Amino acid sequence: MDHIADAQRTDLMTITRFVLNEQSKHPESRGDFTILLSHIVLGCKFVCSAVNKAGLAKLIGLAGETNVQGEEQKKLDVLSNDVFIKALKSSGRTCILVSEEDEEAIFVEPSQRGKYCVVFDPLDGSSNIDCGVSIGTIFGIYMMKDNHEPIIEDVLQPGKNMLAAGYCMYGSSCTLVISTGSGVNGFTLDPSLGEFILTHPDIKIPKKGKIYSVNEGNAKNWDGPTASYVEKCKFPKDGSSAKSLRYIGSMVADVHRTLLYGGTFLYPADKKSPSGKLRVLYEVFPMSFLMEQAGGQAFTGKERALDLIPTKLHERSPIFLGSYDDIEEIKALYAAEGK
Ligand code: AFP
Repeated sequence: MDHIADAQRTDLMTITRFVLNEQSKHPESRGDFTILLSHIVLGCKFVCSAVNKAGLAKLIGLAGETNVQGEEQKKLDVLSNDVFIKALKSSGRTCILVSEEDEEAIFVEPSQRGKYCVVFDPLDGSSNIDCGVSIGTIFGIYMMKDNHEPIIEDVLQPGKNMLAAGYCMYGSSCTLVISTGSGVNGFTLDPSLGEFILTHPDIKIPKKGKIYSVNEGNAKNWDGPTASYVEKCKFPKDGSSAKSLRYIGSMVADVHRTLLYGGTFLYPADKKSPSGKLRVLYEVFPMSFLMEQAGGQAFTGKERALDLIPTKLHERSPIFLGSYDDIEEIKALYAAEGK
């Protein structure tokens, strides 16, 4: 990268400018989505700043509560959840919010209500906070089905009905990756400007990758196709090189790398967790949406991930996502097992 040239750039595509440009392609648009997004961006900036200061501000540590999955909540989880709920409500554009941290959906009071439903994990990968590893926020956006009183079914929709999805990664830099259904774009927060700048336009995942990403500690409980796939990655029989294993244990970071470098990310079912670990609404769907928009695929072991119809808010599903050709291989292994 030419840092001098970069420092002298004066024509920056900020996320606001980018979204307003997109909005202008839809003359019927009243700017509601742009306003919603600007509130999500604000939430991300706030959480980014809190994550950066966590060690100093002593925000790290247990808050003494457990979330709906029975996990111990960290202070940063609590803070991030509060920040996003307040930012989303105050946008005046949301009607139902589903957060990983709250057992029940939040129905926004009529005076602040809009037409969008937002599902989100305010701080995913929180077990990595204490050691400073990248963590992130994941979100997906649905539109209410009709003009009616909001009901839970408005968020229990298949992932293919999402209007937009994205994540913000709090790592060595703060990166926001988003798709509104026509490609994927990545923005990096310039701390001196306080603005997200378009740094990764039109992200396309390589058709085939050299990396696989999975928690191999669960291998003894895997099903046949998952075990065969990982075996093929390590000991390919077609003369190709073995793949490299990379696993951070923070979905945002693992998926971000997969999106940029190609390869696969798997969180399969196993004998102990027949539905896998990751949550459909705010982990599996948004990441599958981004993968497809970038030219990759996402598969549950049975079907296209975005076709799944969730029946409850915190439902889990196995997930295999990544480069198109690599996921084809996994699909073939599952198809062969089904015969
Ligand atoms: P935490 O929020 O408890 O750290 O879980 C993170 C996560 O939901 C997801 O971000 C990771 O991909 C996955 O779990 C890692 O799970 P394992 O620790 O079982 O590998």
